[in-house]
Amino acid sequence: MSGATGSHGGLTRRSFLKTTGAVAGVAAVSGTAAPTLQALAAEPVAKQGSGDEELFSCMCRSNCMGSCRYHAHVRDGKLMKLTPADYPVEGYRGSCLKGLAYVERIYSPTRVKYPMRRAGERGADQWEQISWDDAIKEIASKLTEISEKYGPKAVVFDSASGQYGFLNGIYNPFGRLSGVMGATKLAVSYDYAAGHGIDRVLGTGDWSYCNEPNSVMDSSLVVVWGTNPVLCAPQNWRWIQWAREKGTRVIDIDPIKSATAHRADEWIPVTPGHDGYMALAMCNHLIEHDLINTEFLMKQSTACFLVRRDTLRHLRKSDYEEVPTDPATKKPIDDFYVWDNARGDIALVGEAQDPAMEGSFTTSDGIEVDTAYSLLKKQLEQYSVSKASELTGVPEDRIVKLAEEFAGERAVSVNITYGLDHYVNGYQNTWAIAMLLALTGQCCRDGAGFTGVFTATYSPNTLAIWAGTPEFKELNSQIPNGLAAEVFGTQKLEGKDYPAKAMVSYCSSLLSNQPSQKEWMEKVLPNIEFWVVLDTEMHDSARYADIVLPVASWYEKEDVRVAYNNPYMTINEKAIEPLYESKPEWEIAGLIGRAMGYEKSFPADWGPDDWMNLLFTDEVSKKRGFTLDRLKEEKVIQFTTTAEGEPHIRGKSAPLPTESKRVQLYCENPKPRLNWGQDLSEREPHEHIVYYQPPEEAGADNPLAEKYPLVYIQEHSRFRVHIQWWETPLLRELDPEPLAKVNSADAEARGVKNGDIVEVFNDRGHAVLKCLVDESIAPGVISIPKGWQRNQFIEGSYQEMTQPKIDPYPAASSFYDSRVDFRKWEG
Ligand SMILES: Nc1nc2c(c(=O)[nH]1)N[C@H]1C(S)=C(S)[C@@H](COP(=O)(O)OP(=O)(O)OC[C@H]3O[C@@H](n4cnc5c(=O)[nH]c(N)nc54)[C@H](O)[C@@H]3O)O[C@H]1N2
Ligand SMILES: Nc1nc2c(c(=O)[nH]1)N[C@H]1C(S)=C(S)[C@@H](COP(=O)(O)OP(=O)(O)OC[C@H]3O[C@@H](n4cnc5c(=O)[nH]c(N)nc54)[C@H](O)[C@@H]3O)O[C@H]1N2
Ligand code: SF4
Ligand SMILES: [Mo]
Repeated sequence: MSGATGSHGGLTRRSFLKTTGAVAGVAAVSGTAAPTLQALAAEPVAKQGSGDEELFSCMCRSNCMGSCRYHAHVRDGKLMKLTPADYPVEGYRGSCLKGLAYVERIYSPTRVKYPMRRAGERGADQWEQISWDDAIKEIASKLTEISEKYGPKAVVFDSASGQYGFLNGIYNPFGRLSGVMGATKLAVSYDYAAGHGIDRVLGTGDWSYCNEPNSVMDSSLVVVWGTNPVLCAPQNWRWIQWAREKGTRVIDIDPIKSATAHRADEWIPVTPGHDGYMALAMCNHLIEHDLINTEFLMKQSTACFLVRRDTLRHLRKSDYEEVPTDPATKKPIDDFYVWDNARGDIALVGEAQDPAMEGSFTTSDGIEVDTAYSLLKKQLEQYSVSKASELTGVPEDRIVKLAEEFAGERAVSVNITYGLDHYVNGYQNTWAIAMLLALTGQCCRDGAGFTGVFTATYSPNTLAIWAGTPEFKELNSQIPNGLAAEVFGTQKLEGKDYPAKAMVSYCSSLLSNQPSQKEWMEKVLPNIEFWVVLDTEMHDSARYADIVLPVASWYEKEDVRVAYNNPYMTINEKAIEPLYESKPEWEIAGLIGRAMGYEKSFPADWGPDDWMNLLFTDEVSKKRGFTLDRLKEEKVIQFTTTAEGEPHIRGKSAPLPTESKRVQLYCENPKPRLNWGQDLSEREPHEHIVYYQPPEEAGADNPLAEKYPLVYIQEHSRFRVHIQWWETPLLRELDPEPLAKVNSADAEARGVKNGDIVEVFNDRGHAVLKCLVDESIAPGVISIPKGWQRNQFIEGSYQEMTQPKIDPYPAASSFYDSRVDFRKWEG
């Protein structure tokens, strides 16, 4: 370990050149032998050593929870290798075998090399090579024809999380094509429950709830809750490891003794699906035993705010008088009332001398109110430690101790990614944990709060790419891709006709990554008249497409990325020319756009810089001096506003985005993430105060447990990011085939031995694959690490059995909320 000594929270700054170009210039003038880093910094790209190798500043762009920066070593136009490149704070440098092995994906013989048209039956994997001209003509005429026949929304653009570049990744100019057509742009439904639940408390939206990873250096306890950072966020895990070496304790809560559980100080095994209940029981225990952080609650939460029984809204200044509007946000500048015991009457929160945290009152004008805390306390009374123990299998005394650790520790970070999210009750799980942090004051200060998915505090101007054209019509982006199967399958949305007929997919493989794959095969595919897939690889979706277009790989096209889990924006230089006939997305979108008649929106003379410049045209970028030129010169720019190395802490580095800037115990205005016309009128009144909802299928007490006794988890694998790297030889050597991992008790009960071929099944489908008997898996749980393609199974696929239901509030996919059984495969 080397990265954790020095200034803030044990960080050092190595000799990364902050304004690298400038320093390299100095080196050149003084004539000193430039050390490697200085050499890297020269413009446009320096030669290294005596060889003729050029180095380019690039990065891994998968949806791994890391953002590793790489140097691409290029000789004679060939990418020789990738080596990890520095960030200004050394601890953020990172790499993994997948990142390094990307070279094999570029030069893979199985790479999509030229445009292809389906030649046989859909899915028969018979293709004919066609020219780009023919491909573009065919796509343009088909999309136009379908749009004219069924209306523009019948054309569906699908991008998910395959690549986070702003020019060629998920935010690329296909969004503009969708906008000028008035087509449908699917919204992603992966990983949206966690943030939705936490938003109810911290107001931090879908993504912005985590502190920077280095904040754990200030934590006394890290609770890793339903996530496996050792495999899934290794660069994040290292901070936890470094903190641990300094004395921070690490507890891991997981049904599987995961790679992370093996490295924690303590592993608390749980029965899947009920963590939310346990967190609420912990909250109740702390209230009952007077262990909550009253000072925090009074000063930094809405505990003492009053909730009107008539409107279910807070009693606020604007209930009595007109309030001014903030010219910047166009929102009212309001204020909130509390009950002032000193006056025996209401008072504005800043003016009360002795605000009441608890109680029910009637104002002098007859409005009945309760404090937010009183409502919460009453709600929590129903959640008991004994029931929590029954549901989760965690002993009662351990639950109590955990609750008291939250109350007593100096600073607790809950490391949370998406294990708890992947259930229909995912947002209730994380809402409950956020409430636990609120009641114990474990947030909005150093070392306290959530970590796991630290996302940008700054976003480039994607809207300028998508909507910044006079031809823009509308962006229909309210249908989650988790509903795509239903919409395509039934041609209806919420009972109304929705003729979805064509799809254009990039950075996404819905057929691989969406649940209930058989439904896709049987009900969706027959209704897709025309499917265009842009990828480097022939995955499950590409195999069922009508046209497959070859795209340039990450190192064959330029891009801008704003990282997560570190505080930097980076330039991604084009290291080599696109191989074969592949092209970058900005160019392909332009070709199709112009062929459809949108010349104004896709000017023929625009190059990548014209598109990337749009990203910096918003006021924030201007104010902060972020430009493409600057990024090209410096390669890496810190987007957070804290001092270098100082962690960004939600609610401390910037105020919480809630209306009151306080932590919310009561959610005044619960809104669904997306609006596609779903009816929430019955749900809405219950969404103000945190509550427990059992999982759809996984629950220990679910009747389906009799027929399908095992909860089915699909761990994210060390060897792939979703499907990416699924056929990369270096990784297949280590992980050659899909495995169903089960406990010996479950294997023995079915007469199955390690290495046997088994069939894993439920009513939705099956998978036939090798069984790995593994004591790390709890009895009653089965895991098939995710990301394999259909042709890698003996029969079926791991994705046939997964849960298709999504809750209409977060609209988040719920893969793990599934039950299955397995038996020895007799062929
Ligand atoms: N190598 C690699 N890295 C990745 C990815 C990848 O595929 N491969 N995917 C990336 C993406 S997009 C994501 S979303 C993240 C996912 O990152 P993680 O959320 O860390 O990934 P999972 O494998 O889903 O890990 C979740 C853990 O939660 C546990 N779990 C499941 N159900 C429950 C439950 O009910 N309670 C509790 N307490 N624990 C439970 C599982 O057993 C598992 O160990 O990883 C990212 N990083
Ligand atoms: N059963 C089950 N299914 C799951 C999950 C689970 O836990 N269990 N997890 C879900 C989660 S959390 C997520 S985030 C999703 C991820 O699902 P997706 O967002 O679909 O993610 P990937 O498989 O990483 O990438 C999809 C495709 O993008 C392509 N791609 C990469 N770079 C580029 C590029 O520059 N241009 C183009 N055109 N394509 C590119 C890759 O080659 C890959 O084929 O999977 C979900 N699916
Ligand atoms: S997959 Fe993740 S850990 Fe590996 S190189 Fe890419 S960003 Fe880094
Ligand atoms: Mo994800």
